Amino acid sequence: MTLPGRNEPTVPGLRLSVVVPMKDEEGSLPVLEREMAELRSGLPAGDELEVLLVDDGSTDGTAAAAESLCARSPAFRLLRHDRNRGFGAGLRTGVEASTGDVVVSYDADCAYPAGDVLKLLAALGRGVDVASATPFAAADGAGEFRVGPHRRLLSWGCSAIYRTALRGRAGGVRTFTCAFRAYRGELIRGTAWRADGFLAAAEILSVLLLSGARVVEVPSTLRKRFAGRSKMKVVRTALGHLRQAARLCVTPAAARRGATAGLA
Ligand SMILES: Nc1nc2c(ncn2[C@@H]2O[C@H](COP(=O)(O)OP(=O)(O)OP(=O)(O)O)[C@@H](O)[C@H]2O)c(=O)[nH]1
Ligand SMILES: [Mg+2]
Repeated sequence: MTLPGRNEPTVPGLRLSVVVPMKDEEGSLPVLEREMAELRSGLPAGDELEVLLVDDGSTDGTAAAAESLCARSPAFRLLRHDRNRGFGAGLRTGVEASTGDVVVSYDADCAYPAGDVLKLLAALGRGVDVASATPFAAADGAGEFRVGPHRRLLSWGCSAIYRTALRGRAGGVRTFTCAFRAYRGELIRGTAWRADGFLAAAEILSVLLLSGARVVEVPSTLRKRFAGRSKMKVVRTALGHLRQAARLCVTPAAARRGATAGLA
């Protein structure tokens, strides 16, 4: 399928870029390879898939494992930072290198089923700018947290903070901390964000909502990691969200400038 204009029907030949920021994810790469193969098999035959792996100064065997994955499968490309710069910086590097009509951001630990990218694409096809995954249950029961209660609390708390900070511009969006999203390619390539770390996912969504982008949420399942260790520092990240939300609340016009080019 090709990504339609905001109000046009879907037609064949979509170019899809999946951007995967990674730090010390050697153990996750075999899972990622399987998940991407499953996604590929669910895409229509005329669609193209590129997977941009961004190794952000990993100190384990991530780079070598990613190199051999790229050698096996031409759909994968490896980009590297020679030192660790953070999740948001890794996402920026991947987005800048992407060529897709649609750009999906996807966690290397496969926190969400990659097959749900198809649901995100279907939601974009209905004429929106961003389809964002949420583990919060929808009316039909879809969407699930298969992680500890502290993660649910963090998601819920951040949602409340950002919804307040955006003062009515959040629409029905309930999840700001989940990075698993599909964006119109031109939109995300034209969007600037400040955060280099984990705050980037919430900042990007906030900036786009403040700028009038159309965002829909798509229920998905948040799973425990299959391998490796979490890199997120919960307290530091929660405090960072508070500061970021306060800034967005006080200076929304400055935040909106971040998406000017993308929505033009
Ligand atoms: N580029 C970059 N990516 C990172 C960094 N730290 C983590 N990541 C990636 O960001 C994604 C999310 O990180 P996680 O460690 O899974 O954080 P989390 O999802 O909050 O924690 P879990 O409960 O372990 O899933 C994964 O793909 C990581 O590899 C970093 O410093 N730089
Ligand atoms: Mg994770």
